[in-house]
Amino acid sequence: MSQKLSDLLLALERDAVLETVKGRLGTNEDPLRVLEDCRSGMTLVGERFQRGDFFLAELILSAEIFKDAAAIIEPRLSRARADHSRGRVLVGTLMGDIHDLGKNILITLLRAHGFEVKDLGVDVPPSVAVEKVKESKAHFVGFSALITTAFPNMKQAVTLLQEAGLRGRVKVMIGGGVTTPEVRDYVGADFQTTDAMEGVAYCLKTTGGK
Ligand code: B12
Repeated sequence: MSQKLSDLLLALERDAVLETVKGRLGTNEDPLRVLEDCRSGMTLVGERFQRGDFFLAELILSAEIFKDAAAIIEPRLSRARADHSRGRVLVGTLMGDIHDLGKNILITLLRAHGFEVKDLGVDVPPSVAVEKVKESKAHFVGFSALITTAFPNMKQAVTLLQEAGLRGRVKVMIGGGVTTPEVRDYVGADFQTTDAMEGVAYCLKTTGGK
């Protein structure tokens, strides 16, 4: 039997990962399941890093492999787009955090479901994010976080939104591997998830779609 995708990623076997991804997509498997298996591999990589068995070099390499795999999967995630925008969404990773793989997946999925999305990038100061919300009249703003030190910056962004009188008109979502419902409450966000599709479902539900 062929090796599991998550284990191949953990073994940093780039060619085997990409072949397996292509092979599974070739059998018309749900691309979201293939993507989820790649993400599980990244979680395993993270655990090894935490135990001190992997170093930064392995983390970087795993991210490169994940990016290549995602580039193969992403076109399959796109459905026919709606002929009008379902709503405007800003998505970014706040100051102190440069992780962007999950953020980029969320953006792909939101666009595939007809949302107009602006990518704020990574390491974004909370004040800049709030300024962009003001300019764009966004309906949703999504903050992605993979390191816990980014939590106070998410909280600050929400405080700044309140101070600018914008909090009532924009829904705040947070996501990323280290977020939890407790972090949502600490930050003062409306919604939290560690699954990009749940984020899309939240936006669809809020805007009256399905
Ligand atoms: C890849 C990786 C890196 C890469 C990032 C490359 C890149 N371009 O993003 C590199 C090598 C650069 C890196 C650097 C570092 N990393 Co790192 N990294 C990881 C790793 C292995 C995988 C993260 C990942 O991309 N997962 C795959 C994606 C697809 O999953 P995801 O982000 O969860 O996204 C999904 C959902 O959560 C959701 N989603 C994501 N965001 C959002 C937002 C919204 C609004 C919504 C709705 C949904 C949503 O959508 C995605 C699909 O469903 C994790 C381990 C882990 N357990 O996650 C460590 C990890 C996050 N890193 C960690 C650390 C410590 C670091 C460094 C500090 C290491 C160092 N000593 O320098 C630096 C930090 C630099 C910085 N200032 O940000 C720690 C964080 C610990 C903590 N508790 O804070 C982790 C948890 C590893 C560990 N166990 O120790 N890292």
